[in-house]
Amino acid sequence: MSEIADLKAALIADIAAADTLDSVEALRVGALGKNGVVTGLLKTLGGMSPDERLEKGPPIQDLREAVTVAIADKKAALEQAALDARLASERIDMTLPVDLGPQGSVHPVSQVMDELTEIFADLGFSVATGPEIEDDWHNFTALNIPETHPARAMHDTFYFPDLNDAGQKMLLRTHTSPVQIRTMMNGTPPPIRIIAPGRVYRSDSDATHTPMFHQIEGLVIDKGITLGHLKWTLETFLKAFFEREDIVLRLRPSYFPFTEPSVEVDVGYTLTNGQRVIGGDGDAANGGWLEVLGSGMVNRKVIEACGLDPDEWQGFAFGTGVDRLAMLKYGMNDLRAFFDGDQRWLKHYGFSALDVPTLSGGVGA
Ligand code: 2U9
Repeated sequence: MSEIADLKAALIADIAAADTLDSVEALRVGALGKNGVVTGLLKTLGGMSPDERLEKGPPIQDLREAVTVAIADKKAALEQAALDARLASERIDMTLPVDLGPQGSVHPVSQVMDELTEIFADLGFSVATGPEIEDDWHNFTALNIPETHPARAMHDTFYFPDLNDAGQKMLLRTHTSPVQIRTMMNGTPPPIRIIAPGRVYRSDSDATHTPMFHQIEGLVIDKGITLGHLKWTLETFLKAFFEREDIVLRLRPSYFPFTEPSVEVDVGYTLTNGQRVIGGDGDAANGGWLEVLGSGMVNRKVIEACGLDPDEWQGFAFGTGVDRLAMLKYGMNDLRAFFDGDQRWLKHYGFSALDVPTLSGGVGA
């Protein structure tokens, strides 16, 4: 008996002294493995008489149990110690400043497009889009600009060399108006309340003109629409866009082939420290007016060209340059910088995708 007690004491002491998982495993194999010392003792039980087995069996079984438990406990303790050491060495210091690397930014045009979309969405307008390569009919003829009309020359159009299959001239759209023409003709009956934002092209280049620029146009077609609806919509829009209640509008009679009557819209600004700040009465001593929009009641010829009855349906339309609105709101002075891709300019005038609520991207605040 004392032999088994000695063996137990020796094995338990060895296990207690083991300081690596490998050495614990070696002890396990040496004691409990196929040729282990404890396994050898267990095997002797088979050859014993029942009386002898009754006497020697329990201490041998107890030895096996004690060694198994000691090995399992030691393994668990060593594994826990290894985990603790790893957690201590791999702990992240959350207070360390993080190197964010190069940050992209939202281009002012995208930012303003999103702002406009959001404002008009609140007023019940949805966004319509269409092709940038257009045919002559959708870009001009349907808008009451026939072949001989002088307005065609004003648009400085980029034409493609070949005609389309229907024998029409193809061109880069000079305004987003063909999107509204296509919407009116798509078979869905009015009422229509859409905005058409997008790229347009004109052969022109100086500090205030680029061959490609961005427009947003709006169209409402319904019954009983009047200039009053147009004025309220534009006033509400401009107050929301410039984030000021003291926006004063000045409507001036104008001419566009697609609207009759046509109205150009100015907003008042106030000279503050030599800067033009949008807001206030443009006729005040320190004030002035800036043209921001063209608009009017949709010409009945245009409504007719789209297959609708102008005695049943009326509407208003407006158009403006998105780049110009961005310049006015965010104080930029050269339109060409918008399209230079200069990282320093983008860093200065760009917006964070995380700070800014956007409909087309970004997380939103
Ligand atoms: C349809 C009917 C009417 C859209 C309109 C203007 C007036 C306008 C200019 C502003 C500055 C273009 O970017 S700009 O050069 N636009 O003055 N646009 S009314 O009228 C439409 C459009 C579509 C079917």
